Amino acid sequence: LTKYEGVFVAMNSCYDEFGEVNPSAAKKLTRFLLDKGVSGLYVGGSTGEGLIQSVEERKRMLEAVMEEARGQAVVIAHIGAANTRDSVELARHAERTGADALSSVAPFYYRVSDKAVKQHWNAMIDSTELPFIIYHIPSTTGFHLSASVLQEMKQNPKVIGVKITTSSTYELQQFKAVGGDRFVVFNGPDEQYLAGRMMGANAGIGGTYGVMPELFVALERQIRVGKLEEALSLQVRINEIITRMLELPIYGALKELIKRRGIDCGGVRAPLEQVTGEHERQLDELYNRIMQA
Ligand code: SI3
Repeated sequence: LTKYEGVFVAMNSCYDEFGEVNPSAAKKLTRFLLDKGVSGLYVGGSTGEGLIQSVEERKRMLEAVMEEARGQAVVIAHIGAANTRDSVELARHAERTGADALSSVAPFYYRVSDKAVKQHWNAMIDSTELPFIIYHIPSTTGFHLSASVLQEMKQNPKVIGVKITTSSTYELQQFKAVGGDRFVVFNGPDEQYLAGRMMGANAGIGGTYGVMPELFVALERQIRVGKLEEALSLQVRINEIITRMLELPIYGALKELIKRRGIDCGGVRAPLEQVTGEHERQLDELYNRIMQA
């Protein structure tokens, strides 16, 4: 499980001028991130807009990433969907493309029981030989993963980890205790990368890593060599950037910042909000901060 350590970028999807998936831009973005030394990529998650794409579009995006990343970085395919059937189809496809692992949010929109959530995840898990990472993001799914459900899921050796997107590092630490040493915990909120790692996370999956991969790779390096004061000062600088990003429509801002870094991945898909001309000055300032940090 040592391959699931460090910085995993929750990758943005790339679109062309007609809003269609743009494989060549996706490959370019993949190359950019790999060259910066990230450990892996998380494709089709929240930042990746997987939840507002068709099954075919999600497949095209993953295929493009795999063409560029195969054998060079760990790729986790997020296959969560509102219905189990689509997720199973995406799971089988991800296995065929050579992705390293699967991950999924709980089912959303309909409020279902713990039992139904476990059945949903187990259907994906049973459909391939790949390892599986639970994506816990209660703010968007409405499903609160309890330690006991995690414990039950973990009985299946294919369930190798959990990605936790809540601001509680206490919850993170408790999930780590449930999982034990041979279970991977991924920190979700980028603002607490250092805190999450200190409380037991082995790695982080985050969307803002994609526009400033160097900073997160440097942060991870400092943590590994025990330079915690330097790590804290870098996390604080990163957080000044993220705080400003959160004043804008975050996913739209990430796309614009990627453009400033040389890769045109188009805009975001509605209903996500694009940034507009009035945000230009803030984006320039953000870009300068990233390049100077
Ligand atoms: O799947 C994903 O895109 C993620 O990894 C989600 C990630 O935890 C992001 N959270 C959300 C809700 O998108 C963070 O990277 C987040 O954008 C960042 O911490 C800024 O708040």
